[in-house]
Amino acid sequence: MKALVTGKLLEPILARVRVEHEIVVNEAERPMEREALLDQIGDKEGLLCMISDRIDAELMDRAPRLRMIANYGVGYDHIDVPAATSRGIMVSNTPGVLTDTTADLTLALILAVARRVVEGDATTRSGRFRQWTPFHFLGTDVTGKTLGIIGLGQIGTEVARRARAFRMPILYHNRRPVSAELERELNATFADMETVLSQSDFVSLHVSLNEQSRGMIGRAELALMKPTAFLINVSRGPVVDELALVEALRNETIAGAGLDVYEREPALTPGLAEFKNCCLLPHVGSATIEARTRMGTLAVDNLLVGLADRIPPNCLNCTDLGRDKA
Ligand code: 8YV
Repeated sequence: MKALVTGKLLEPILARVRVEHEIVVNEAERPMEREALLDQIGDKEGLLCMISDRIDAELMDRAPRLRMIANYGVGYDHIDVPAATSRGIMVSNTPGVLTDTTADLTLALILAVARRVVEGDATTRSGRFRQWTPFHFLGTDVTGKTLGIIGLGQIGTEVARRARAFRMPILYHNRRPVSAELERELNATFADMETVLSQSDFVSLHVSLNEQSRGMIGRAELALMKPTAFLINVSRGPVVDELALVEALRNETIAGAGLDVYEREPALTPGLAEFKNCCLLPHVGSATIEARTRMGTLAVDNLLVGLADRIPPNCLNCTDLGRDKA
């Protein structure tokens, strides 16, 4: 069969697909252009795609043979899953394999903004570190501070586990509380959004992007945060109203932000890049060689199983398609 792979994967991982199928791979170090994607998809049965691709009804209509979309990543807000379901196309993602990696980066952002790591590095490199003084680069403690987690799912839970080493009490908000046992293990207390926002020293977002979470952190929510608190976002950019964030940073109603994702990625809202109290990363939550290897392997597992017309291990819509998730 024919499959399109929209970004580079390690060759041994791709080789597993080549054994059985004919594949076209985007070897460029940049996402596929929309037109190229639409041109290429026409005769393909399988698609292995990434966050930088928009996989919508228009694309699926160009691909009458398409039966399997394997996403390289856990978040799949760039894929119109109902459109796939209505066309009988299976969709999968890669949960679990990037959980630790993304949780690690969350801690890196918390530490970076609290201790002004990036600013300090820039100062030293540029020759502006001239002497030690008692007030030079004062930051804020992380140990013992309250960590607010919005979305205590797999990644949020791993962030909370790491925060235990910093003796941070956790306040969290979820659609439903987690088990009492997990709350005890994490030293986590369920609270409403207002309480999490107003009482935390760090507010970290770990929700998936959907119609409920889009714009979830806007002007009103930012206004609830302490002026000494930091916002951390490694989930999806559109969860935060970036204009409202720039305004809060400008008015110093929050202490700073650690971001890995942006509302109009890769563009930044004007003004955002000016703030020294922000650490702005280029969507690298899962960017380690180990995590990307695991993601590629799992995405290919899903693709191959789907192309064999069996149920992929991480199928997102097999139940809706009337296929058992056995
Ligand atoms: C990936 C991510 O790098 O998995 C996700 O949802 O946001 C990232 O960690 C990206 O999705 C790769 O396609």
